[in-house]
Amino acid sequence: PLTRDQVRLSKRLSLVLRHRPETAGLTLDANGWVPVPVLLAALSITRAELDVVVAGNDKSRFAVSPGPDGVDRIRASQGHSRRVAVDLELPPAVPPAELFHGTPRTNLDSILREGLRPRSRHHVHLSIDVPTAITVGRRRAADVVVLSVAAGVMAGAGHVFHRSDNGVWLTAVVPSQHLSVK
Ligand code: HQG
Repeated sequence: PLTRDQVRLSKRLSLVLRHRPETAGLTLDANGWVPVPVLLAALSITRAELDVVVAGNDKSRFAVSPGPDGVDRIRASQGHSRRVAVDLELPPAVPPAELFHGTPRTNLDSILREGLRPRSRHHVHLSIDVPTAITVGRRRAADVVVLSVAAGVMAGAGHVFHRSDNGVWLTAVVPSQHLSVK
């Protein structure tokens, strides 16, 4: 597990690579990438410190790979704010028949009325199994409800799904007729 300082760095990386790059004086490219040397300078950290947090991150939130110029770059694999205009260029993917979404019970009435919406992010985020969905919902409240999403039926009806590099399923919206309480 990461130390407290490493978790703090991980959260800072999420902030600058998903939500507020300008707080570190950074700009993401069109696909969300930042050259690693630029990030290291902006955050005053070493490559070794970055590598530990990227490798030890519990959800593999960050991807590092060489750019066309051979210089390593880094981006968040999912979770970007809508206010940050990035296109991850994830190809459409065929989802499993059922996916899951964990949310505070206080959201339930609204979700059953208007479906799942991306809110401040680019996509609705869906989990591959119930335990993962519970963990996601518990970030926000102790009393969590898990919704089953009829992803296979949705795909058949023309909804497009993507799978992020760290295994999160993404789609634009989930209309309420494709939701049921687990
Ligand atoms: C809810 C984390 C009322 C939705 C996670 C959620 C995930 C509605 C909240 C990723 C609604 C948005 C995303 C409606 C949606 N009425 N509430 N119509 N539609 N909601 O954080 O899915 O750890 O943007 O249920 O693991 O919780 O950061 O989405 O509660 O993968 O890497 O509105 O963030 O990843 O919250 O989490 P979020 P989320 P990281």
